[in-house]
Amino acid sequence: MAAAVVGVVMGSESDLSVMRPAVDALAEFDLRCEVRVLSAHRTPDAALGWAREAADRGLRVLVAGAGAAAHLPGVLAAVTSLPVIGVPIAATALAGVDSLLAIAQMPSGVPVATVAVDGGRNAGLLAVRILGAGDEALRGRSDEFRAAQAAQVAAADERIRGQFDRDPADRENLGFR
Ligand code: RP5
Repeated sequence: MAAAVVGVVMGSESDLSVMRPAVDALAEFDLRCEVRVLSAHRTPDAALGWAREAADRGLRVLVAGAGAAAHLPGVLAAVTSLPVIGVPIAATALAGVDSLLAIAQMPSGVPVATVAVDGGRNAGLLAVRILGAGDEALRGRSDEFRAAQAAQVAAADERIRGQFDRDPADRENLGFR
C-alpha cells in the first residue's frame, strides 16, 4: 500500500463530519492520508510533535481543521515548512466567523492557506492540486476532474434552459398557474 502523503488533522472528534470530505476527496485521487485528532490547546505537545515529524514521515501537505479559537493550523505551520491548509469549522455561536478569522489572519511569514467555513472538501482538493504541481499524472487527473465538473454544469444548463426556453405566451408550459 502506498505511503500517506497528506496529514489530515482536526482539533476535536466533533470536527470529523467537516473533515471527512477532505479524506474522501483525497481517496478519489487514490491518495492516502494520515488522520489524527490533535488539539492546539488540549494536547499542544502532541500536535507540535506530529507536525515537526510530518515531513520526515513522508507527508507533503497538512490539512488542519478547527473551530472556535482555531489556532491549530497556525501553530502547525509555525513548526513545519510543509504547506498547511486550514479549514475553519462552524463550532460555536459565531458560526465559523471566529475560526475563519483565527485561521486566515496569520502574521506575515507564517502562511496558512484558508478554505471556506466547513470547506473540508475543497481543502482535500487543494491538497491534490498542490501535490499535482510536481506530479504530471496527478495534475492530469485534476484536469479530468475539472472537465467532468464542467460537463455536469453544461448538462444542468441544458436541462434548465430546456425548461424555461418556451414561448412566454404559453404560461402553462412555464409553470405558471
Ligand atoms: C476546537 O473547539 C475544535 O476544533 C472544535 O471545533 C471545537 C469544539 O471542540 P469540542 O469541545 O467539541 O471538543 O478546538
